[in-house]
Amino acid sequence: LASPHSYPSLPPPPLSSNKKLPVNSINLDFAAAFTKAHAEVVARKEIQSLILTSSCNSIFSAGLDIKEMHNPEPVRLREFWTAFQGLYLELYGSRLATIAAIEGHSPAGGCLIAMCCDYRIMSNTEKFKIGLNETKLGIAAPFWMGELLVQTVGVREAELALGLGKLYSPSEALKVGLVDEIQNPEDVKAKAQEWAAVWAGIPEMARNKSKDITRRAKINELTDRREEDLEWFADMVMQEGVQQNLTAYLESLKKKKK
Ligand code: CO8
Repeated sequence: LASPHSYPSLPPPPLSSNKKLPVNSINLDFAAAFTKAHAEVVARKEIQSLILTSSCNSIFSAGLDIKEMHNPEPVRLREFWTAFQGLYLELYGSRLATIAAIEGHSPAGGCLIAMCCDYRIMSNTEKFKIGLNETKLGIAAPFWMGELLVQTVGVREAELALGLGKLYSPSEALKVGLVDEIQNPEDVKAKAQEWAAVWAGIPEMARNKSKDITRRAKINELTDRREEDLEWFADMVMQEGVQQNLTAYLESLKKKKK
């Protein structure tokens, strides 16, 4: 936001392919486009805060596109993970004050995007869910995603949530501090704008040095361990048992519809 009185709205990041993303899932193309769009906003020095929201009805983001991990082509799999690591590093360390306006479901990678933001407002519609549900898919979150949950809700709550793959309702998420406030669906965007103006009013240098206190070490750690994390991810995904679990999970999503 340039000032508390003007709220320019940016279009969604253009995707290079025509592949439809009906649930705002994060595929290679999306991760790259998101990071590029963020960098373009960061470069506009007059902008101090950014609201992340979704144009999908009832879904903030369905997390990583499971199809990127299902029977993957190894080179693309690595590109995909590198792009997702990049998205996290840019957003978590953004010079902008970032506000998540979570108007729908936000599992796994969607929850990561929300946790990267400085402030989270979720719709109070109880059927919407947010959390890191990776174990339910038979996979584990990478260390940096798990640690971000620890940073956000504390060690014991994160231990339970990661192990059980817990998805929280908005009121549960508020209780453990996974989101900062919940609002009626029609008020989420307006509240996000109010908070974006508040954050934009804090002097940038002071805001960013403060952000560094809790985030810089985490960002440096993944930067140093990026290759190791990539190998960890590729090894896990290529396991036969993991592929079977992903097949079953994708089928369960399809069956749910019938
Ligand atoms: N990836 C790919 N396709 C998806 C995804 C996804 N994440 N989510 C939904 N879809 C597909 C569905 O299969 C369905 O496809 P089709 O139309 O062909 O049948 C279509 O999108 C619409 O989905 P729904 O009908 O389920 O839509 P609803 O509005 O009813 O529900 C939900 C929306 C709640 C988001 C629901 O789709 C859902 O629960 N999706 C799965 C979300 C999920 O579990 N994501 C986790 C992804 S893993 C991740 O992000 C992190 C992994 C990091 C660690 C990796 C280490 C190995």
